[in-house]
Amino acid sequence: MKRRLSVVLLVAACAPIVGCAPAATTASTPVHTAKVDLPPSYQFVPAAIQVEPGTTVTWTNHDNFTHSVQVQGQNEVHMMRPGETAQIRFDQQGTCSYVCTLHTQNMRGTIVVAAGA
Ligand SMILES: [Cu+2]
Repeated sequence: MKRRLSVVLLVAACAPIVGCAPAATTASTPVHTAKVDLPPSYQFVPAAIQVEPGTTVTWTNHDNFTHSVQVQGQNEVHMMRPGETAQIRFDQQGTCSYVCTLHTQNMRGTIVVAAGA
């Protein structure tokens, strides 16, 4: 008998967060919004958001430094110089985590994509 491997993980665009615990201070209830600000300094506000499938999330860099957004499981890095924005559309339900690739220690966020949010 052949055993079938689960393909669920290969299909999912956003892998569930496993073993990747965010700091306790940022692990709060996600805010229902499609806009994330980067005020001075080195933070995503709010760090946890929730959107419906098909939503385009916009990040705006109000900081004096260049930051970026890279969603876990995706290769693309969206760089934002001061004053610039980045936009990413989320079609599939799930929980996506993302980081600023320049400041991975400080700058992390999550996006919960859920219908009827
Ligand atoms: Cu950064």
